Amino acid sequence: MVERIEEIEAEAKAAIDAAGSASDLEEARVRYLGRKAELTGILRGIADLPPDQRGPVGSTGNKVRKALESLIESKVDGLKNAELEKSLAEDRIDVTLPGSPARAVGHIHPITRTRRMIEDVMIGLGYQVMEGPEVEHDYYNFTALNHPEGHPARMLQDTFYVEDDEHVEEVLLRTHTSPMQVRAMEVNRPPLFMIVPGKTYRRDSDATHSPMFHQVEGLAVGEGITLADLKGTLLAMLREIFGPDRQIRMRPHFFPFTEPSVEFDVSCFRCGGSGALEDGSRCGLCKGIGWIELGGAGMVDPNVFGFVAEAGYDPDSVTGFAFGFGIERIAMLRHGVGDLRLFFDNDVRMLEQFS
Ligand code: FA5
Repeated sequence: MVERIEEIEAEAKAAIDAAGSASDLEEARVRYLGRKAELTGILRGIADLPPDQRGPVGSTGNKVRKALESLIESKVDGLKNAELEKSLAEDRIDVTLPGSPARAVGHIHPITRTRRMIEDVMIGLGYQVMEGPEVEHDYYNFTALNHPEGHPARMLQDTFYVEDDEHVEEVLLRTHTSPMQVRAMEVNRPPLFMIVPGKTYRRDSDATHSPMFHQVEGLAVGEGITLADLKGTLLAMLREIFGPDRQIRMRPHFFPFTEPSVEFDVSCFRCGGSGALEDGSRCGLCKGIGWIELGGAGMVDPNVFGFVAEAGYDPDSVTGFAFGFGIERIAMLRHGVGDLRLFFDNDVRMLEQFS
């Protein structure tokens, strides 16, 4: 019987050694140590053996069972580690590989591209580019731009206010880039030539208006600056953007912070300003008018200089002009996009057309 136990031990060790996976090992465990295993049966039947065999069979059988159990235990750990390493190696993800299918590298958003083009043109004309806060104080957005409390012009712009219990209607999302006129003059003595591109916010939403949009502000202040300089500057800028044959016109308008105020239009680059296409049909871009409206402008109101008098802006010695227009409008016109909201839907099929 003891010899048989030793044979079982040899067989079991060979099977354990040969087990290549956790399930092979479990099979060997059941076969040699399970309830129906031969060794288990021998140990269970010790009481039925002749008394002189009970001692040797019992001690050899228990010794072999313990040896096999510990062999299996150590083999289990080894197999688990090997299996883990194998699956880690097989499932490794190379995060540096391109996606499937590989996509082209991204490109600059058409609004950013248009903004940079405007900046380049204005830097070429000697202007510096400044940035200002999008969350703005009521003082800069309205008061210092000559909109006193209760001024009806405050109602013209539907404003997003940022409120808490203490600061009702004091802090807002800027409705235009014009607040930077005052901020820039506060910290720069004249002469000053600057543009401010940036995000602006109004409660607006349709095909040509969105709640978040971009404007470019322009400000030129110095001695002897006139409305003719404004017109020449706008003409130079718009010819760079829309082509050398463009004309501009200014129409009387009202803004509280410029006097006189104008709106400016550029001659239509599709029909050349005639309002009609070559086949005689009405030009759809300018709707047959020959002119495309772009933005607002005017001579800086002396009252605005009054808010920055300490920085050297004396309306008796300096004059200036300011202008502001929407970047989306320029991008829509240049790229023939009919709905401004398409720029912000972030559908790459639309955006990658402008790479
Ligand atoms: C202004 O915002 C003035 N600050 C412009 C100005 C600057 C006048 C300096 C005088 C001196 P207005 O509200 O007209 O003006 O807006 C200017 C341009 O911003 C518009 O012509 C339009 O192109 C664009 N715009 C206005 N609201 C939206 C909107 N919700 N979505 C997209 N573009 C808009």
